[in-house]
Formats: sequence, structure tokens, C-alpha cells
Amino acid sequence: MGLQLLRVWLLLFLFGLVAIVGGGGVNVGDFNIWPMPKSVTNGHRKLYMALDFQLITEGTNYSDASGILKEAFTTMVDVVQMDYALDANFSALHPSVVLKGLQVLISSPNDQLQYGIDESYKLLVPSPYKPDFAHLEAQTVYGALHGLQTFSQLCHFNSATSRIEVLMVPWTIIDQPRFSYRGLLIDTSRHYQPLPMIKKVIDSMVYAKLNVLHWHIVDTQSFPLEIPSYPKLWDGAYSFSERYTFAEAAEIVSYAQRRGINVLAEIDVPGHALSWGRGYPSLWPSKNCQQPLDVSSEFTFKVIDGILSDFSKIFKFKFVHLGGDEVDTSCWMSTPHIMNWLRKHGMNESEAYQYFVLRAQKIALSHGYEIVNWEETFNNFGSKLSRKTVVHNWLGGGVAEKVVAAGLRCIVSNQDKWYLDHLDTTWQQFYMNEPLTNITNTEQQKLVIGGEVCMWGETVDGSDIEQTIWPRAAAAAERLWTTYNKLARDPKQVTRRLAHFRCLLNQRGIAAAPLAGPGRGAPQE
Ligand code: CP6
Repeated sequence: MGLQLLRVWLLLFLFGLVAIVGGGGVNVGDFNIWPMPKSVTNGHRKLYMALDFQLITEGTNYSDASGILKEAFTTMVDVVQMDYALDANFSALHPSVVLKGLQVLISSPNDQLQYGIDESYKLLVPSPYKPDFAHLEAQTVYGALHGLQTFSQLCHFNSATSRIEVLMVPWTIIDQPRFSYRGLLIDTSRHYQPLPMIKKVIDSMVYAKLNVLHWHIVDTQSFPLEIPSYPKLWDGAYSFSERYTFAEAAEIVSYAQRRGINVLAEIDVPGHALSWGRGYPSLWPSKNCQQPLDVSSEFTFKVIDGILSDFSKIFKFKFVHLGGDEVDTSCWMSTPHIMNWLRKHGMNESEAYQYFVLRAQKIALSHGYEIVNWEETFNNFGSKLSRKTVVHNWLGGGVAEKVVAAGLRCIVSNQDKWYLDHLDTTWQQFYMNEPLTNITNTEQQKLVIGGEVCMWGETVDGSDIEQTIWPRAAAAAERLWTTYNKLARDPKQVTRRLAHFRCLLNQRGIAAAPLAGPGRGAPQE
């Protein structure tokens, strides 16, 4: 009896010590989750993550036949435990401070990834004495994946003890994204990006809860993708080794999908397509005037149809991006056979631009896609666009409010705020870009489906793309994920949490730059 009592007191004393060491001097709310969840409550105790941390899925409607959950769980545990956490002396820990695993409950049996699916989750991590399992509940497996990421950010590797600590327990986290489209553009035309680098970019997006990889595959400079219907198109690649086979593109889509990320494929027509003509020169207005694509030729639209037909076999996102920006029609106006065609059809150059974009839209619709187009299409002939168009802003602010007033959907990428190739745009400017600026009507607000940061490829390749994307993309990611709450907007909190997230990316092998890195604005106070 006496011994038991002594044990209880000893335990209480030890837990008190743990609480002081684990949480001493830390205010409630001083945690480092990025992006900030919608609602968080936490304590100040500490648990240890079992080395054989287990996934429990009993009683769940979701079978995980695809293995998506299991794979994400294993990857998450590996990322958190790192290889060197292996010699921790776990037997010395009292079972009441060891978290044995995570029980996951998913309501929907369906794991088809698509735009607008439910990404919400609820995460409960218990306190010492009742710690066996943490609990994660989600409607879909993709919500559960977000919950796994959040869980990973509650864990901390203590190098002195070689143990993984779960800090500031107990946790109750209820979370869901503010916007359903949270994108990052990569551009594989200006510089080729090797397949492993694209996968690494996808991995890093997962950490920040971004969910759309906008793949600007081809542009004027190169055509790196195999198109089975028109096998000479990738003659426009920089070299044989700087190409993606059709199977590799499918592999990227599947790699992204298994991580909750949709791939938005783009062909930017008619203006940014010069490289198409290397394999098929008749797509050019003439040998010495090579873009935009020849609007007068049926072959042009046959090729677009072939590309989109091939796309529909692998790019399963409900949207395809058809570009439509920066169309300089002077080649059309200086090419005799195109001039004749325009005259015959009673079109001027801007009508021909409209004709081109609308015809490409019809082809995309015939393959089951809804469409994204750059904002010039809206600015020039918005009322003619298919109602299934999402207008992609990039030319400064102000267009989103007009797009939604016209009843169309909008993605925000304002080049003054969210262009990663603008090295002098600071992370604070990324953070402060508010997609709903000047949009107060709630029905219109819903038409802003989200936003996207753009990593144009003129000045980046595999050597520097990661540190150019991160940490600034993370600032936008929180703007897109987190519904306004006090903690997510307090400047000191935000700076501390983002600095921590940046270090976390480094630990996980992502070369995220310092918050005040070179060319990224003045040092922060
Ligand atoms: N390529 C394509 C680009 C850009 C656009 N489209 C671009 C324009 C201006 C800046 C950055 C990028 N490089 N196809 C515009 C959407 Cl500052």
C-alpha cells in the first residue's frame, strides 16, 4: 500500500517535471502549425511517440484498397522519426506517456480525387494517463491526409534523448480549407524540370496543404511532353533527355493524386506555342513569323483536339488550362494566307483571337473538361466565354471582382503579389494578398475558388526552384487555407511560425530559403 502511494507521488512529480520542461514559459497558442488550422485548443503536457507508431482503421467505411492512407501514414512516420531516432530507450518510459498510434475514421468509401471534395478533418491527441491512441476523423481520405500533416507538425525530434516528443498535449484541432483551389504553377518549357524534382515539389506542396499543381507544360521555348496523337510535337523539346514520356506524365498525375493534389495541365494557345511548330511547321503562320498558331488552318484545331484527347486519358482533373494570354496578332496580320482567310470570314484580328479561344474551349468541353483561361480572354470578350470557364487573374488586382460580378469563377494570381519569379516580392506581400479584396457579396465570394502562386521558369531550374518557391509559397498557402483567425494574423506569431515551417522543410530535405534570403527583401526585424 505504502509503496503504491509512493509510486503515485513519484509519477505525479515526474509528470510535473515533464510539464515544466515540455511547456515551461510557453504560452497557450505558442505552437508552430503551418498553415494555421481553423480551430485549435491545446494543453502544455508532453507525450512520446512509440517507435512502432501504429495506424488503426477498424470500424472505418474506407477500405484503403489503393493504399493511399497506409502509404501517407508510413511516409509521415518516417518523416517525423527520421532515421536516427532508432536507439531511443523506450522501455524506460512509463506506458502512460507513450502514444501508441493513430486511430483514423473516414466516412466516405470513395477515394476519387476531384475538385471541391471534402478536405476537412478533426484531430484529437490525448494527454498523459490516457494516451493510447490519437484520433483522426475525416469525411474523405484526403481530409485524413491533411490531418496526418498537422499531426506531424505536433511532433518534435529531441536529439538529446533520441525520442519523438508530441508537444503541448492534449490537442483538439478542427480544420477545413478556406478555398478549395490552392495552386502552384510550375513551368517546364523555359527550363526542363527532371521528374524527381517535380515529385519533390509535390511532396513539398503536401506539407503546406496546397492541392493543385498547375503544370504549364509547354510554351514558346520548348515542348517537352510526348503526345501520342501527334508524335512529332515533342521534337520541340530542348533535347532527347529533356522530355517527359506520356507514361511519365501519367506517373506524375498518379503521384500527385495519391497525395491529394490535382494536376491542372496547360496548353497556352494561341500565343505561347511557337515550339509546337518545330515538329509541325504548318502550325506557324510562316517560317519567319512563328506565333500565334495559325488561326486559319483546320490542322491547328485538329492538333489541339488530339492533344486534349490524349490529355483526357491521363489528366483526370475536371479542369484543363487553355492559356490565352499575351496574344500578339501581328504575325496574323502580316501573313497573306491568314489575311485572306480573315477577309473571307469578315474578321478583324481581335475577332480572330476570340474565335480561336472559343473554338479551343469547345474542343476542351467535348473532351469533358471545364476550362481555365488567363484573364485577357475575359478582359477582351468575357461575355462570350463558356459559362464553364474559370478566369485566371494575373494582371494586377481588380479583375476578380468583375469576373464574379459577371457570374464566372475566378482564380487569383496577381503578378504584383503571387509571382514567385519576382524575387523582390517579400513573403509578407505574399501573405497579405487577400483574394476577396472588394468582394463583399457572399454569393460572389463563392465564385473565387482560390488562388495560385506562379513559379515561371525563365530563371529557375532544378538548381534553385525549391528555394525560390519556399518559403514564400507557404505564406500564400496559409492565406488560402486558413479562415481568418487571430493567431493566423498576428505578425509576431506568423513570423515565428513561418520561420519554424521553413526549418521544418529544410529538415525534410526541401531547400527552403531563409525568411530574409538574398533578393527577397530587407531582413526582417
Ligand atoms: N509565360 C506565359 C509567362 C507569363 C505569362 N504567360 C508571364 C508574364 C509576365 C510575368 C511573368 C510571367 N512567362 N505563358 C503570363 C500569364 Cl511578370
